[in-house]
Amino acid sequence: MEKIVALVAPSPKSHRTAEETIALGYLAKILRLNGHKVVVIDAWLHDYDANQVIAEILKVGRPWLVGFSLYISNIDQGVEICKALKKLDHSLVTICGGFGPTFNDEIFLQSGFDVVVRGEAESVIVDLTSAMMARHDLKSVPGITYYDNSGVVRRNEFRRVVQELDDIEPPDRDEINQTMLKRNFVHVCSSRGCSGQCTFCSISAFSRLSDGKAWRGRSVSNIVHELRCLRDDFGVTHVKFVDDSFLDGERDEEWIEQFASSLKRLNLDLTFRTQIRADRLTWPIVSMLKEVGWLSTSIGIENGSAAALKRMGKKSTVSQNSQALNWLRDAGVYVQMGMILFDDQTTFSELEENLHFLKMHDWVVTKGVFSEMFAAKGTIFTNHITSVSSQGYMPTASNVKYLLENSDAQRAHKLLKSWHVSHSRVYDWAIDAITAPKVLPLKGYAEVYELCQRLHFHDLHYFEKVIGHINACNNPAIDEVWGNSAQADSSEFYSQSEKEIASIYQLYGLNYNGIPNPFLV
Ligand code: B12
Repeated sequence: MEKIVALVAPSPKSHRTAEETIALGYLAKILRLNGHKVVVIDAWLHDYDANQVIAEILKVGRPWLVGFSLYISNIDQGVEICKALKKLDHSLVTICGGFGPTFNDEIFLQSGFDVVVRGEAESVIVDLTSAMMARHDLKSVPGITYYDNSGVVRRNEFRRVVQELDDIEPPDRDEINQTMLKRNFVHVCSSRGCSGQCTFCSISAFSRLSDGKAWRGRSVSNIVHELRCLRDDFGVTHVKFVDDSFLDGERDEEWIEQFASSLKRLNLDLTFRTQIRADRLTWPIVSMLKEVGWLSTSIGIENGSAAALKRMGKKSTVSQNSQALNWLRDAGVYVQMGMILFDDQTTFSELEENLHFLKMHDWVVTKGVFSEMFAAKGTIFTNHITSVSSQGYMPTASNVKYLLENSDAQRAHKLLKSWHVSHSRVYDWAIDAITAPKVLPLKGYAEVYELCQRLHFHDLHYFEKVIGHINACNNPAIDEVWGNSAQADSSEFYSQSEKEIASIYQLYGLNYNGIPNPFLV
């Protein structure tokens, strides 16, 4: 009987709608090139629960190996599937990789996986599967963690990740029909990593694991070739570049000009979304990209205070951030601004600076006025707070809890968080169509964006009131009553907004099935 490898991305618990996991396509491709029969199950795209994933796996026969792609929110389902499959077949081999396992390898071994692959896996997966099939010792396979024969955890050294991304074959697209059926933009990865060193970011922690370049980009011709195949083979015109830092490394104005003119020459007629940092943006870059279909971007602004930006290790200054946002507004690119309002050292005056900054750019969309630094394992920030103020580690959330040092900032944190939780469903729902994003007519984006802006204005108004309240009253005991009354005053606004977003979704045939944001606990 033919030996099958199943590659699975379990479904996360999420306030967002499903998106593909492109890692499965990269790994399927390289395994197939090396003679393996591979089945890909991207569970979220089908809204599969654990039992449905197991049924899908068993439908195609009994695989000898199942590989799981895991990140923060799909870990629980991954562990459940792994345990159930092992019960059915004791000889089954299970491996896992991705950001979750990379930074928590021992926890994943304890949860039942046989091998954890840390970091990027293209240069590892073939060696690993060959060694496993031949029942060889795994000690020569780089970048993995496993129990050796005496039950001791072995953490093998890394091999340098592939330095030239053009050398990696483009991903197989097993689930592309399902992706397009969901009205999603198709993921394309044109670069990996980021040259930034932001203290909170898992990406820089991930690249620090191996000694190669922090940012690696594909060449114009290599990217454009993939885009052309996607269009010719599947009719793809809407693309989400999942790069962390689309403008990095050698990607200057000259590079962007070549990229834009190749898209034009081939008449690719793309609509695309990116993720960028502000410090690499120039007006010519903005206008060239806009001309070839730049619809929207997220931008890691993070904070409106110079002191906070410095603490976070950001490369951009407040004025660079401001300039970048203004250029994007002038070009008509929809912006979702990444903000981190609170960390352990936030001061009250920083919050005042942030209010000022947000009001200056009140046309951008954020994911809500409340946001706090996520303490993911392996990051500089988490290493810092676990050494000073950790309140305990929550393995499944990969997050570490911490306290804010400044008491007025703590009061604002509590008030803004409670406010955001009270209506986060409307927020997450409204923003999904434009930040995921979904394929819509241009008029649809304008309608969604206009609603998101109204939600944002309402938030800013509340933020201003919070600052005023804390300045005027030094009795935290009344904060809760004060906050509840402000929430009650806004309940009509939010129920009206919910009706509006529901009718926009109905008009454009979209479906929102996110759950309340699990990160807001
Ligand atoms: C696209 C993306 C998403 C997509 C899809 C998710 C996905 N897994 O594809 C969406 C938009 C849904 C998403 C959501 C979120 N994301 Co996200 N996302 C990304 C992003 C930008 C790109 C992922 C990607 O496609 N990379 C390209 C592929 C080729 O790389 P890769 O996935 O790392 O895969 C390689 C290795 O990890 C490994 N590998 C991966 N899977 C497997 C499986 C096996 C068997 C093996 C052996 C190896 C292996 O080999 C692969 C090839 O080299 C990453 C950043 C990044 N650079 O990875 C963040 C990132 C993964 N996301 C992150 C976060 C925090 C989130 C959210 C929590 C954000 C939020 N608050 O809403 C949510 C979580 C999901 C949820 N609750 O909704 C963090 C994860 C942090 C952490 N420590 O886990 C990242 C790293 C961003 C960051 N700056 O910190 N995300």
